[in-house]
Amino acid sequence: MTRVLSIQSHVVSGYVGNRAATFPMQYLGLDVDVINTVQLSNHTGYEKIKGKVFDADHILELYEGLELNGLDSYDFLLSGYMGNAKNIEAVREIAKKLAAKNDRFFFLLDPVLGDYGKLYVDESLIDLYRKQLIPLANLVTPNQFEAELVSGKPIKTLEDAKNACLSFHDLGTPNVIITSTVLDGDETQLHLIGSQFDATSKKHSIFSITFPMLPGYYTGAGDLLCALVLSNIANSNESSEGPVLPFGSLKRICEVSLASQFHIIHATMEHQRLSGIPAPPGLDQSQMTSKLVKSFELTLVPNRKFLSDPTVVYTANDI
Ligand code: PXL
Repeated sequence: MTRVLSIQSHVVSGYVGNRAATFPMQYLGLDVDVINTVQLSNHTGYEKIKGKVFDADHILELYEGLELNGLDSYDFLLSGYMGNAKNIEAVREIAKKLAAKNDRFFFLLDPVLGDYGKLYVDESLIDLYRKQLIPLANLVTPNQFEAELVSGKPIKTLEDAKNACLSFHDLGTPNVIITSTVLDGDETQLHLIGSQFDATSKKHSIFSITFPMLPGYYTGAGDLLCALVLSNIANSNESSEGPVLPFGSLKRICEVSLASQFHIIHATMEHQRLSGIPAPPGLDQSQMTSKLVKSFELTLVPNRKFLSDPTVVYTANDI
């Protein structure tokens, strides 16, 4: 059975971080162990938040406990919201140790920095991701804003998106997914851009998947997509002896993962509509009451059937 260590945030109510990732990975058959970087009552989009942010020593202490009992063998590491520099250093240490124990180890790094032009963390973390984590990662999954921050350039056109992917490869990662980006100012649709670079043969495969923009603020949708991508990579590889994510295989992984994510967001919207809370486009933050924020929580459990073998509607094109 594939073993995953997922290091992300935990919320008591709602579905972001580990709460958006653990159930989908388990549903798709993976054995998931969890370290929480924070334990909060709810995600930070709500008016009020209670709880604790854990420090790096706590994360390393838990990992030490795993080591002392010989429980530290994993096929995948999934890392999400870190929040501070020390946590990045802790994840780097853990990733290096895990890679040294397993030559097929795979590190999926979600470089959580912010979204919609707003940083969630201190600016100094951008360079730490560049220098400390991206070079160790097998796959990095920035959103548009994060890809712009790491590459240092705005993404406005397909060419800009391609160049942003190249700058991630230059930092040392063979696989990149820009999970969603607006192109040419057209906000009716979004594009996922996937890119694979084989440093030995210098082969490069890059593709896009275009899909409609669904109105609303589905916090945790990115965390869900990462969990789906990881699960689909794991499940497409069970008996192969080659690389964990062979060159050329990212396209299908992205089509299937995006399809599951899209169906879940769509079903969440439908649930809002049936409860009399339709998703109003272009809301400003002051209109986001707790009831409205809650209505955007992903309806993962009732719609779990979409996690596995979804109907693929939006397909990849080489670019
Ligand atoms: O989905 C990103 C995320 C993760 N963890 C926490 C959050 C958010 C986004 O708001 O608040 C605690």
